[in-house]
Amino acid sequence: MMKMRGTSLFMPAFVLCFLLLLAGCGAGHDAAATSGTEPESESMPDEDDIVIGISQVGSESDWRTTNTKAYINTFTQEKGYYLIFEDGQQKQENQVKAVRKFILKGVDYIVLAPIVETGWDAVLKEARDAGIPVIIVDRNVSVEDESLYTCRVGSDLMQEGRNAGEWLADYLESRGRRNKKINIVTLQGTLGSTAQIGRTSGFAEVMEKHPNWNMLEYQSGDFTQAKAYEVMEYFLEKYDDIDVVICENDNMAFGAIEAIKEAGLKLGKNGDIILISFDAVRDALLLVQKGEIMADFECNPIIGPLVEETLQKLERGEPVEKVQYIDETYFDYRMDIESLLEEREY
Ligand code: GZL
Repeated sequence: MMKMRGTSLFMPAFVLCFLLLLAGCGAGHDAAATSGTEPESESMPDEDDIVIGISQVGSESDWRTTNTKAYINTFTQEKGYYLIFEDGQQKQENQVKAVRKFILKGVDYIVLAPIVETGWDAVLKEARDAGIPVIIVDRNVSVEDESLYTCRVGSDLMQEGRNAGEWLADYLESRGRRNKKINIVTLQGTLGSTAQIGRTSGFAEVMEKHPNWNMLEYQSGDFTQAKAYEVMEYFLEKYDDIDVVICENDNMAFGAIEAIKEAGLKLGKNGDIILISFDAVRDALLLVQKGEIMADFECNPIIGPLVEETLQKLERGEPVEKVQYIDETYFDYRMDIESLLEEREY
């Protein structure tokens, strides 16, 4: 049974019944993503289950789908977990509601993938007051008091941006364009998310070393293909001399590529536009193989195992690092993507 943290076993019966009723509303083990609108499993956690409430951003991208599967495949009933999974549908208010629901149910751990960095102080204080450890996953939170969460497990998103900038510098050098004027546009992710902030600022850091690089404009495609298509159409109507397109995730690259092709422009080494992306999901790597995406900077979504390792340390009362970054790499047009894809999980 989940620990009724901060509640006495001798609490008034009607309150305990209310909480037990709520507890029974948890989405069952191996829960599919719930948007809070689907009927929830009637199953109850077993006596010794570790009950985990996961508040996920949404299902906006291929990356997110793989990330969600990683949690569900890691925290299974067979391994002694009871997972309550809430899909935030890309709205912070839904995630805050989910955290409050987890608190009310007295879960053992809260795992939060915050859509944006700010706006979490109050609800994280409520979780701390309820004695529930919070593990931040994927993106980060920006809070006044870092003790409001136990630790974060995710990617070094600023380093991803730096890596993309350094890759572009090397590529331009190899093409004899080291000092040539280079016009760039960027399709940013969800504004205020760590992935957007990190990738934008990491790339900007490298731009400062190249005064011949000219960032024509930033616009957010919100990490979605549809929005990115519209933004890329806007860029192509406004600028007739774009050399480089930075897409802060692969789904936006898919939308941008569609618009670029419709405009009759060519992508790749001998084309009009160099396109760089982030995530390195399978469908994007196939475009790297085709040479349409020149380079793709991996953002590893399979962080479930590292989160579990961290949670088990907490269970044993062992110290954990405040931030743990997952290993990542990149792929570009020069590589044999086909053979790399054989052993890749996503
Ligand atoms: C990155 C993650 C981002 C991905 C996008 O850590 O938060 O969110 O890059 C996803 O694909 O939508």
